[in-house]
Amino acid sequence: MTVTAPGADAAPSLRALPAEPLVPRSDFPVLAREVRGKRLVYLDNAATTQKPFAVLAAVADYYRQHNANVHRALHTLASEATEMYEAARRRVARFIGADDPRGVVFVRNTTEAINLVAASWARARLRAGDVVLLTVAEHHSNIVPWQLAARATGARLRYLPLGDDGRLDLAKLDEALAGVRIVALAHASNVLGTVHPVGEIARAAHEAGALVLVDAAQSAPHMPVDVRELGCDFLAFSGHKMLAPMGIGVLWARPALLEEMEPYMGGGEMIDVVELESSTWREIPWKFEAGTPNVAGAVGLAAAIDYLEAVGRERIHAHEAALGRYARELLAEIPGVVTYGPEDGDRAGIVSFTVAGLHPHDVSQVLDDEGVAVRAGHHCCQPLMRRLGVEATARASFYLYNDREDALALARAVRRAKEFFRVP
Ligand code: C6P
Repeated sequence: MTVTAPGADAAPSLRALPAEPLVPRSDFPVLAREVRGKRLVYLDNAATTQKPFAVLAAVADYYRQHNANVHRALHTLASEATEMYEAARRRVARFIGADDPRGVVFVRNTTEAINLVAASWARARLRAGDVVLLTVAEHHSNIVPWQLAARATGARLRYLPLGDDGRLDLAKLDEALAGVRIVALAHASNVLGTVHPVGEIARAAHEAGALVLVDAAQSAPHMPVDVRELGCDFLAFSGHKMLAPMGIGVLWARPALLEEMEPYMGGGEMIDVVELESSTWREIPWKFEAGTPNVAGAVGLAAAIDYLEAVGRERIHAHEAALGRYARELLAEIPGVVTYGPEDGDRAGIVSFTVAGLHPHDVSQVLDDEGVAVRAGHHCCQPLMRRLGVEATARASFYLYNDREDALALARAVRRAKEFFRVP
């Protein structure tokens, strides 16, 4: 799995290297602050992203001018709030190439979206002996909900293996699909940065009679994602990883599937008629949105989508991939540093690494002293850590407001960590 041996062949390439961020740092108020007296180098974008003024203003405008509960009252503010919420739904649908906004269910985050499918679709359909196909590289959010569904139904989990190159080993995909009812996998790995060939897997899965759920938490914010091209049945992603506020996320599903599924939660907003003993549901997608929704979050998500689309997701992907490659090259020059994930091919701007003789938490602590924010730990991917043979990694993840100086600051800070702990 190791991609770059310490000190190997590492002359930093300046090929297509972004010296400037794709957007002004000044669009993001938090990037103006200092951390421990240093310029903030924010490289924890796979965990969550910073918010531009445009998103903050959209949320503030909603609360200042329009705040009301949606779908309930007939007064002016309520109809404005409802229209803003539903406009956000249409905006999300366009963003992922979905022609019918009824397929867009607002949830809190990717985790809730996957749980909704594992509860509402899977528990009612899986039978003893059925198989759910996952990959060993999944985030816990795309493992644990399926474990719960399997426990409730007697279904089994099967895992696609990962090759030593950090890519899924699809040699035995047809065999692995035997008895499978649903395949659930990430589009891009939050640890390795690998972009998996989801379209190819979806085609094979459909031929084998299985449905496909794509966890787009690390792809929708960074690269073009089109549900028609992917050919998936369900797609999940989080607003906070794409410049929008926390607490808003999306489950997209083929509307016909949503029609067939029972609600995930019961309560206000999702009902048509309530009797003492039973109730009927509203039409989709509202059947899945019980209780007061996060209207401000949806409005902020629409503003974030506008911002990202004005830049262009192809450009964002190319920018991050180039920065990630440069960072890997710089890190490879440092003795004892090992980076993980594919060396080439389609890849997100995520760079996981270890430093021989140092725990990743210690590395991240010294990096923070230098103003460089990275994540360290298992990244909610314990099975993947076992596959890689490590307990934890440090991880730098780039976004559109990062630039070459950020990659250089990362490498300088890693050298500093080695000096601090006197590691040769
Ligand atoms: N990964 C990371 O630092 P939520 O928490 O529901 O917004 O996203 C969950 C999730 C699901 N799938 C993938 C591929 C993810 O990367 C994440 C979130 C963060 O890597 C937080 S653990």
